[in-house]
Amino acid sequence: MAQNISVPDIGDFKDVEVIEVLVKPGDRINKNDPIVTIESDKSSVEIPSPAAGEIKDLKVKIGDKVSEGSVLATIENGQVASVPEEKKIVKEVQTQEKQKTNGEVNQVRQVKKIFAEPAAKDDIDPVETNEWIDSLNSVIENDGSSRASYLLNKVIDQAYKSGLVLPDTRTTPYINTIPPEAETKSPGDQNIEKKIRAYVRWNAAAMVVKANKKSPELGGHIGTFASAATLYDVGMNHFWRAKNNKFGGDLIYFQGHSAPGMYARAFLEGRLTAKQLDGFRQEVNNGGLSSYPHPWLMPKFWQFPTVSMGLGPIMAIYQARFLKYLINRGLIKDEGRKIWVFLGDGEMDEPESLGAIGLAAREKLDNLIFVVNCNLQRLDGPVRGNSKIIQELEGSFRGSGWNVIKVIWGSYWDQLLAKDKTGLLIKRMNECVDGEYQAFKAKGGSYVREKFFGKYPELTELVSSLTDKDIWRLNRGGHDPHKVYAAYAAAMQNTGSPTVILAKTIKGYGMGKTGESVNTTHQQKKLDEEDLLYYRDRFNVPLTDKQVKNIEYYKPSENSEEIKYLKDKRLKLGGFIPERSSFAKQIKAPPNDIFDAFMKSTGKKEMSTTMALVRMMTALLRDKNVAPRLVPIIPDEARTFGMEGFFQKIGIYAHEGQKYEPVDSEQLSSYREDKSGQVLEEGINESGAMSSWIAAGTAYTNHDIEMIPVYIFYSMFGFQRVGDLAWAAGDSQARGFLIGATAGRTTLAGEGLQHQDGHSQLLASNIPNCISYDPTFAYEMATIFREGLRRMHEKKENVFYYITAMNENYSHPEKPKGCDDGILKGMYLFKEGKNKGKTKVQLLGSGTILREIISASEILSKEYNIDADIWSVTSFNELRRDGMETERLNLLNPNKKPKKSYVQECLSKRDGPIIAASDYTRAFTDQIRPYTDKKFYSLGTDGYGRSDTRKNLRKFFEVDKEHIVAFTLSALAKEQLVGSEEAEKAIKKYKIDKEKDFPANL
Ligand SMILES: Cc1ncc(C[n+]2csc(CCOP(=O)(O)OP(=O)(O)O)c2C)c(N)n1
Ligand SMILES: [Mg+2]
Repeated sequence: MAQNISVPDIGDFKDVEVIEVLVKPGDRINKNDPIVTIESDKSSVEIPSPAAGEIKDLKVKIGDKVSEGSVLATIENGQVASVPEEKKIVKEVQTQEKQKTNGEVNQVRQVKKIFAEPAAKDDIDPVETNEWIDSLNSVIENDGSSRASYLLNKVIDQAYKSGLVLPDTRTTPYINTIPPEAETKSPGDQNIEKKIRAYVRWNAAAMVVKANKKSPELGGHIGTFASAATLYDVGMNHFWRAKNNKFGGDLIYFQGHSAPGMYARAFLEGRLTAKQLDGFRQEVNNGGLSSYPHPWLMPKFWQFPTVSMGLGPIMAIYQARFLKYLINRGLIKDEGRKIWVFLGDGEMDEPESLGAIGLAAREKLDNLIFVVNCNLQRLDGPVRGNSKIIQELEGSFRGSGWNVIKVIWGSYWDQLLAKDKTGLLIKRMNECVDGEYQAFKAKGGSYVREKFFGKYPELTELVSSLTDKDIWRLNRGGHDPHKVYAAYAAAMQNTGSPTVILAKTIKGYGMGKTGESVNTTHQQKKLDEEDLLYYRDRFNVPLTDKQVKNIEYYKPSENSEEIKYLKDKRLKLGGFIPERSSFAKQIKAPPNDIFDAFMKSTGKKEMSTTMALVRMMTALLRDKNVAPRLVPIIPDEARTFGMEGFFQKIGIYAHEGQKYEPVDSEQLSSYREDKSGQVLEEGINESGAMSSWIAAGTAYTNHDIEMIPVYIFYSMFGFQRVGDLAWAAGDSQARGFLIGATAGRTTLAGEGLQHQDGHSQLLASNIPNCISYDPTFAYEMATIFREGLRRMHEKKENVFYYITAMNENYSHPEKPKGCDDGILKGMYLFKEGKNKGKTKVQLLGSGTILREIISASEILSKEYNIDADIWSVTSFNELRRDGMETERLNLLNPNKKPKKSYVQECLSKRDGPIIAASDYTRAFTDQIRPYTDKKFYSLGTDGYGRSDTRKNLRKFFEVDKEHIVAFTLSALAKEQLVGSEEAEKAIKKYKIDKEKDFPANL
């Protein structure tokens, strides 16, 4: 029996136009297949079929207006879907909750509540205290630690219920999280590993010192890696699995300044030659090594640019989340891959470093391991001289829900801690601040005896049998391979939360008096002969004095046990790290007909380029190749950009699915979260959204799957806000689309100064591999987007696209014939002025201001007999790029016939001066000024934006049609092509205030 398919609840919208009919009578369709697309003045959305069956009659055609309840089609053999699944789930959840509360009685004994009274510090009844501790110990012994934790939790809960103020539980005592008896032992050969570590240390330092001997300009760092060598070595020998044809590979974000250590190891592995090490920081002539991890410059080696501090942690968090996204969407296998992130303790002060740790815990990113190298120092001095960075970070990470593993003390401390029956040693450890700990490692054993242990007679006694040398040897956890191994093993086991390892180390470890744990360590890049000899001796590097003086690298023979061991370890872990490669398959560009609809005139129908783009994406979701790979990314602006239709269609990614019935569940665009959802709805978080975009845009190398991220944002909160991440994206060779929506200083109208973007295009132009466009019409947008898909995802070019999109609704013309090439190159003749006038002018415009130009040209023709050629400039940025290249080529070939830049090709045979206008600052249009001999006038929106109507704003910034007419006449008068009185008259006619100050001063 036939049944109706009608328009469901579409919120407040009425009389919405049908813009696409996607089925015809006789079509067999599945449940949720789209029937029609409807479009309001803000957004378009597909209406899905509530049932499977055969379409019998169509009741609507394109252009019809529909509202809730309007019948769209009839369907035969349709089985209308029963109660939506979410509803069922919610019901179940409700009953479960009921059961839980049933029968629960308030067991809190009524006690007198005394609020806000901190725990007493003094022990008024030590016997009772010991009874409690003994009870705890006996539970641990008899029933295990899990039971003991359970009991403590119960006791704590009870304490809170009774109104007690408990001591701060964000931090634990200043000792290792893993007690010695719980440590997983390393299976490695410690002697060989120690030797390997020594050679890596030596070669890293030698490489930096050598480069600086060549030229002190080159710079470099020794102290950072010196402090982190063990942290890396343990990972390389035992934990980090490389990518190969059987496994996707762990991803390691190396701390930028520790790059010398990675080169030094690669040298021992035979991946880099001594000549390459000699080229450290000399990249201009081929073969040199990058100062820091830069995939752009070493594309087969480095994977992640991390040296701009703070970017590594946020990018890695979103990388871990994106890895889960790919798994949950069924695009890659879950192989238990991990993401390791190495960070400086000073770096943790960057807001980006801690800014996303809440998300990591919320999303249960147990594939993520941070290792913070807490050498207690940054560049100028201590990170937290007056307190303890490890404790502070522990509090922040624990508070956010991370698994925190502190690796503070090395094995030599174990015995002392075991002997410390009074707890005084821990008390002393807790009370010292980092400024003191730094000095302890700079000033030697007797100083530590006096200042650290000397505070309490019991502690002085505790170390009375140790020599000063022994005391000096009491190592820090981050330099003890056993402790580091145990921490890494525990991190690998952890499930349900991300892990942070806080490892205490010494900046400039082993560098001696000139560079160990002193405030200037970070800047130390030269070591004199004495220092080098000390360093060799300190780590037993088998080099003669002469070799040391020559700063030779040390590499044992290929047959040595060290090299065999090191290579064997890597072989077992699947290959070398770091290594960058890609085996991703291209995505076949969609057929042209997907874009056909956008090449036609919209007639009277008005829409914005943002709407056109969203419709394009909707259409692309019907292409079987592209659809699964699209990653729409939105920072809480889906409704602003008319993208709410995506919620139902492809779902919002949520690792836990949707545990609630959305408040708008009856509506078509209801907020639908799904474990396999496709949209990354990032909330108000541009840095996070950008990090997601980078993760998706580099999936072709990190996960061997080509993805198409499309991140849509307020253009003002794009490059200006996350410029450094955009730069890192370029370095990473990310591929994908950045869409700067609500663009243009006068186009966003009411939103005012902090919203109105008049310069993002210029910011984009500074990134060498960013291709940027400011299109006006839907067909331009479609041509550009299609080419972007082809270049990036089919041809795998390492570029990314920035396209500005507007929120101004207007009708769009049909694509003029033969303009595809021009659209992509940056300009084409939109309309030739061949009416009647003898006087000619070239009008260039982009974005919405092109429409003011078109209107101005009509006035010029009608009222002043002036013929204007109208050029749509889709990309001033691309034109400049071509202009620069051409000019350079001509300068290099003075004896050859000069080549024409594309701008010259377009304009040299055209008459009249050039007036170029955009909704951006004049610097944007001025970019092409050098590439034409003609008189060139720029109009633009220099100055702060402000709230008003578009009309008033364009008048204020002098980019409306009236100003364009008046300024054109004035420019022509200067060329004596019209009389100056004509221009004066126009200025008067349009009430242009000559006394008004330049808008940029207002
Ligand atoms: C965004 C940013 N600001 C400043 C710097 C310059 N800088 C390089 S290293 C460094 C100190 C690093 O200290 P820390 O994070 O503790 O690392 P460590 O070398 O001690 O391991 C600074 C300020 C940078 N690389 N990036
Ligand atoms: Mg540091």
